Amino acid sequence: MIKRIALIPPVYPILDCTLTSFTYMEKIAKAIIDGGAKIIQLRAKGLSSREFLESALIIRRISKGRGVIFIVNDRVDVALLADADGVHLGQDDLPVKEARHLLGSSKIIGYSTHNLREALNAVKLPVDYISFGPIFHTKTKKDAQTPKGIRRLAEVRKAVALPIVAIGGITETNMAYVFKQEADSAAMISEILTSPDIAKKINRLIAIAKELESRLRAEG
Ligand code: TZP
Ligand code: MG
Repeated sequence: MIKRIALIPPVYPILDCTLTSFTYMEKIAKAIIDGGAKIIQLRAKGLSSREFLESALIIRRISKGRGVIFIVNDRVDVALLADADGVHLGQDDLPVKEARHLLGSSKIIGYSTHNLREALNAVKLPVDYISFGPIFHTKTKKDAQTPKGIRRLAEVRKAVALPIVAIGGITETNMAYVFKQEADSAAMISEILTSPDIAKKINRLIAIAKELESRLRAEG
């Protein structure tokens, strides 16, 4: 179903507004993009609709023309108004079919899954990628399910051909485990947003992901 991109970039930063203030949002988004990120998601659980849209418009402006895919979490209306490249929907958000109807065929739809059943169901829906997690323990999502571990990620990988974005507790040091199970991408919030130098952190994460990719390819 991926139309606009061949692959989800391996490092998938999520700008979560609960870990930053509205004032710093633009600066952080710039650092993420300057660091070389090729995808960015705006996740704005605590913001008002107005602030959410304002933030989305800022990220759209700074990501435009830089080859960066911009994904809005939860809100199809905000994604459309900000001309984002797509949305990321959870199991309780607007149903994927209805979201696809509003977004048209050119936008990307990502869909959260937490078990094999949800992942298999996603295959029948008009989604472009799934996320799977939480893989490891996370403090960022308060209502996160218990960690699934990489064994379950492997199970989903075997069953589903859609691009898989692993999420939850992923760091520079444990990232290798999810790529080893052939996740296409690793989404990270706290690992990136709590870093003292966000651009440098992104740069390093991308370098590590590239190295892992070529090592895993060489190992066959
Ligand atoms: N969905 C599953 S875990 C999670 C989300 C949004 C939070 C991931 O945050 P972190 O800080 O990378 O563990
Ligand atoms: Mg959601």
